[in-house]
Amino acid sequence: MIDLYTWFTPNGRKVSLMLEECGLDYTTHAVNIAKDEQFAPEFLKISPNNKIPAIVDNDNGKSLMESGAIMMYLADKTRKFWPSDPENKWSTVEWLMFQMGGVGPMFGQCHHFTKYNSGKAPYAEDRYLNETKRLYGVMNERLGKNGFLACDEYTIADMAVWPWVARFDWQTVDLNDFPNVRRWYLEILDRPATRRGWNVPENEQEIPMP
Ligand SMILES: N[C@@H](CCC(=O)N[C@@H](CS)C(=O)NCC(=O)O)C(=O)O
Repeated sequence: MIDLYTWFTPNGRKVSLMLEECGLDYTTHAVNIAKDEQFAPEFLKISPNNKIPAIVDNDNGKSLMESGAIMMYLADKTRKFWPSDPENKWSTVEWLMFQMGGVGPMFGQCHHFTKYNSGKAPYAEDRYLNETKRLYGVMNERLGKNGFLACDEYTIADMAVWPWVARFDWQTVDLNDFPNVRRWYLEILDRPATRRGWNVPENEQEIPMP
């Protein structure tokens, strides 16, 4: 049994998608970051950087923060969604790190300036929107050659990126401009585990349709 500490954000949903895909038993603990619950002393013991997601694996007592580390931990535990042949194994790490170092921070800044603070800082809006679109272009190119980001299999790298692409409307990005990303987005959207993982913790948001 795994304890999942999360909220319905792109970083949180990566992990709920993975837990659902793997069919692991888990208990969800909602950490409402809009009410500063991420700063509660009990939560900081598990996630000292005061961010969701975090997990505790009750099989061995291990706790983990940082979604990329959690995705690798769960893939290693279940031997799922992280291919074992060296070529695809390292491509999976490569594209997972592309998410952690590129898509997450840049799309996050794009949300901050373009959606929530539009008009306040035109330089920052341009910078992060341009970088967001550049990253979409990189993914579009890659997905024109491969079924999924790392290889032709669905992996933790796709699960890490997908919830960020699901915010295309917040980013003012038209997925029709990136047809390979659109194809990939819709394919993953159709997976039952994606739909279940989206709704963790339970929320009213619909999955955006391009
Ligand atoms: N690098 C971290 C980023 C996690 C993160 O930014 N989480 C956000 C929600 S998506 C959060 O908890 N924010 C609360 C805060 O910064 O106080 C990861 O991938 O797990």
